[in-house]
Formats: sequence, C-alpha cells, structure tokens
Amino acid sequence: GITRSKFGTSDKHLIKGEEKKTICIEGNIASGKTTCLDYFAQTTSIEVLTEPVSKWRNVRGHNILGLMYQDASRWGITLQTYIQLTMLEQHTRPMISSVRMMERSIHSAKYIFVENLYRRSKHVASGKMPEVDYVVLTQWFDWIKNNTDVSVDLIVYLQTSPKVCYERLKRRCREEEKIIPLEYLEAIHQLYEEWLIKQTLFKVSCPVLVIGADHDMQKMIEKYEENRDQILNPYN
Ligand code: DCP
Repeated sequence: GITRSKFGTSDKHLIKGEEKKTICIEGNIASGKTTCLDYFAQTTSIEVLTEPVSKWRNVRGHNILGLMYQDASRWGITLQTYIQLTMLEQHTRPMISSVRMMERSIHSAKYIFVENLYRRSKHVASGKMPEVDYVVLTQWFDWIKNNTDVSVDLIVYLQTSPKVCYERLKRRCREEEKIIPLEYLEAIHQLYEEWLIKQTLFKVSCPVLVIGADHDMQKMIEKYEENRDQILNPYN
C-alpha cells in the first residue's frame, strides 16, 4: 500500500483546479526504464518524458557522456552540471496532461550519480570528484530544490541485480558504455538500495513502488499491466 506524503504543491500541479502528478521511473543503468516508459506512452494518454541522453552525447559537438567514462575525474563535474540543467528543464516544463511520467530525475542524478563520483569508497569511479566540485554542485542543487518545483509524487523503482544489467549493457552495445565494469553497476545498485529501500541515504519525500525487473521484456510488460492502476493513481 502507498500512503500519501507529498511535498510542495505549486501552479505546475494545479491547472484549472485539477491536480497534476509526476511519476519518476528509477533504476540502474539498463534496468529497463525505456521499456516501461514505452509501455505507458503507447497505452495511455499521459505525458511521457524520456531522459535527454542524446543531449549529453552532443553538446555542440562534444560527447560529455563519453568523456566522463574516459576520465571521470576530469569530466564528472562537466557531465553532472549539464545533466542537472537538462533535468531541471524536464521537471519545470509546463505539464500538458494531468499525469507526467519521467525517466529518472534531478534527485537520482544528485543522490546516485554525483554521490558515487564523490564518495571515497572501494566503489569503482568513486572518489573521482574533487570536494570543491561536489560542494558547488550541491549548492546549485539545494538552490534549485528550494526555489523551483522539482517535486515528485511517486517513484517507481525498477529493482534489478547488477549482473542482469551488465548482460543487457553488453548486448545493447552503446559505444560510450563499453568500458563500464560490473563493479560500477554494483556501486550504483548499492546507492539505489540505500536511497529507496533502506532509506538511509537521503530523505525520500514521496511513496516508492518497487517492481522486480530482472525478467524478460514480455514478463515486464505483464508486470506493468498488473501495476498500471497503482502507478497511475497512487493514492486511490
Ligand atoms: N548517467 C550518468 N549520470 C547521470 C545519469 C545517467 O552518468 N546522472 C549515464 C548512465 C548511462 C547513461 O547516462 O551510461 C544513460 O543512463 P540511463 O541508465 O538512465 O539510461 P538507459 O538507457 O541505460 O536506461 P534503460 O536501459 O533502463 O532504459
């Protein structure tokens, strides 16, 4: 069961007095977020926003996603600053339907990916972001949270095992991602678990629906059908 605990309401959420809802699909790299978004885009009339990854691969000719995987210490701050901007654009776009579904969010960009770059731990790609970069990005993030509406009403967490994501990643063969080791996916997985399951990382201010996502595509579509009402009307 999902209980209501929403933070922040603003004009974005009230058009003609009707309440607006934002749902974020979260999960590891290659957890199947795109399949989920496609399913809801094809079978409902809600607004579906995919992640602006194409923008990250071509910023006036610069592929900053690729640069980050080549040298995270040098390009981590560049990529994450740009991702924060593109996510802010997504969150603050005027809503064209009463329900919006987004791929990831400004929250996971900060709490998962920036955190992983910054943290000093045994994790792969960790400790790659200098403290000062982390502080600047955090101040930007805090300002955004306090001064704009980036609120979320439901997080759908596609929970996978890192090994399954690793197999899918190898199969899909996105050029920049060829160098990602299993350990990187394990680090991202750990952070997601701390954030959304144990809820020890950062405060989670909205309900979380967890869907096991290690299955093949057909089975996943069945699961989206089963959870459809709960996802679209989380408070009913
Ligand atoms: N990425 C990043 N920092 C972020 C967000 C994403 O470095 N704040 C990277 C991870 C991936 C790429 O961007 O290499 C695309 O991210 P996703 O995992 O969100 O997209 P996928 O296409 O992998 O999602 P899925 O396979 O679940 O549909």
